[in-house]
Amino acid sequence: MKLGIIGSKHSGKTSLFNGLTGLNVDTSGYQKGGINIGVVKVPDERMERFIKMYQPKKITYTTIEFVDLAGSSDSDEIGSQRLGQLREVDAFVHVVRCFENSEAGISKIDPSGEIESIGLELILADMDSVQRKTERLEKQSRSGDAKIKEQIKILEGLKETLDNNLPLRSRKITLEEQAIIDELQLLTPKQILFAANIAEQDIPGNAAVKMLSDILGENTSIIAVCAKIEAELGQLEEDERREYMKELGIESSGLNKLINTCYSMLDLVTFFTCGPKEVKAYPVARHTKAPRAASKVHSDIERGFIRAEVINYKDLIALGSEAAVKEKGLFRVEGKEYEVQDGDTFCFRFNV
Ligand SMILES: Nc1nc2c(ncn2[C@@H]2O[C@H](COP(=O)(O)OP(=O)(O)O)[C@@H](O)[C@H]2O)c(=O)[nH]1
Ligand SMILES: [Mg+2]
Repeated sequence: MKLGIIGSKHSGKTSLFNGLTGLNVDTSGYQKGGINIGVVKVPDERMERFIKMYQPKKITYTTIEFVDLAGSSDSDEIGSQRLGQLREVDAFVHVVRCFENSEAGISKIDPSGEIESIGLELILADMDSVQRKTERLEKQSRSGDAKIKEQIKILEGLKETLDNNLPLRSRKITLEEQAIIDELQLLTPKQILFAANIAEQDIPGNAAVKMLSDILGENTSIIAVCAKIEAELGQLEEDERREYMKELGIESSGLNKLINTCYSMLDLVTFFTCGPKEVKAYPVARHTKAPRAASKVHSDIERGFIRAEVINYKDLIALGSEAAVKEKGLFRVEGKEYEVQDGDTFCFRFNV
């Protein structure tokens, strides 16, 4: 999974990036144009249990790639060209400054202003993409192709939403629209997790979460972090980190909070494949059917899918071994219509 960090200048994006990835990228903000990329493994207690049980040769965690646009531009805008570097992310993390940034000489906080201006930038970037595509098609449509006219109509529908100052994620998207959205890699259909960047003395940050949810509405995914502290924590060894967190009254690391919130925002569940060769975790959208899930293991398996043999994590842990699960009759054989449940461990049977 790939997450793009967005937000206003000096909101703490790079500090948060450092905290999440344990890297130590310069936040003085004078390097230009580049892009910071960091990959972290998704911690999962269930993986640790499986590893103990199977003693596998290979362990593969789910990973999240964080993308931060390096350096600051001179204007307060991200800029459409720079935004273009975030077209391939699965979702955004929008950092909102909720602390007075004395280092950057900005005292007033303006969360609703920041949210509005970044939101507007994303909308304008999408309008631009839709407009260009429409123009290209209009040139071709002089030949009178009905398919092209149909496409132009779909683009008009997208444009209407954007013209009303609404992101595309605010409404239902049809399959035809989705195809164009994918092709143009539009930005506003992507989900956004808001991270209120709070001052150290405001930890744990319930007031900031409340402030953002008053602005954004209750169905928004919001976490509070102190990016500066997260960045410091990211440089510490596990033991030291735990000690320091306790001292500061931080219950869960920014990374853990972010991952949990992100999984529920994107409605993801995790399934596993377990054995002595490899223990591996896979995130998939809830309601994903078994053959599609199998394709994540190997692309051939979807094509030749026969059945899935499933044991859920809870049963496996409660009973201690695959053999005990089978004895109790909790080992299931499922077909093509089976929807993956969180914590399922699969063995896929296939024939190609
Ligand atoms: N006091 C305080 N300062 C912060 C915090 N987060 C970032 N800063 C400072 O704000 C400045 C800009 O941070 P940076 O992460 O580069 O912001 P960016 O422009 O959004 O990438 C840096 O000097 C940081 O040290 C925070 O949580 N508290
Ligand atoms: Mg930065």
